[in-house]
Amino acid sequence: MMDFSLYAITGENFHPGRELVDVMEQAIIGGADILQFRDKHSGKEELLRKAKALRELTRRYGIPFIVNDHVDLALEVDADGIHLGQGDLPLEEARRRVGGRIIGISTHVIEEALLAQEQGADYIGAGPVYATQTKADVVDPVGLSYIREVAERISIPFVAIGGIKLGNADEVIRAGASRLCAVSEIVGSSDPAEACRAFIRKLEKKG
Ligand code: 3NM
Repeated sequence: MMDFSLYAITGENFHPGRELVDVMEQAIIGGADILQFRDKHSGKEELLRKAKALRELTRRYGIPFIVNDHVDLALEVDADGIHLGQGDLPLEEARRRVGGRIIGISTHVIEEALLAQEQGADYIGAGPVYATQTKADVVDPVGLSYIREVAERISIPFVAIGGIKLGNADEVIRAGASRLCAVSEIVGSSDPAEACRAFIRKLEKKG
């Protein structure tokens, strides 16, 4: 079974002047143990070039590589899995296309979480816990109560996401999250490796 503690997602807007692969390598060195390529802006060729580079990086470090949204791209670069939002491809169709690869689903209410679990998702995202500028058109923050609810009712792995910072991670962990995901707090840090180490320390002491 797949498992992980600290989920890093790309966010190139947060590190102008620094190379995507270098920033993500720092995150992995600091302890991120799964990586998602999320890119809503690049054209096809750019997406392919970046996905290939990140596939190579994650293979070198032996961690799962997940592609957001683009199933074809995920298959083309032999990613370990895909991550889908609620508006994306239905899970059952995604499963037909990716076979045994990992499928993650973003969820914002417990009904979505239960459905994703029932339909065979490998993990779910639970969020946004707090307000975030990183994802456009995201629903209102779901708060710690959603994390408590998911921890109680969902048995597949879930990762808390959305506005998670070193300053609020402890309360998210105490609400029941044993896996955290952060975009801006990791890739926007001047020292992504240290940001990840700090998240890992919090996860290890369980908030
Ligand atoms: N998904 P940051 S929130 C990619 O709630 C994403 O499904 C979310 O970025 C969800 O850590 C989010 O910078 C953005 O707030 C998270």
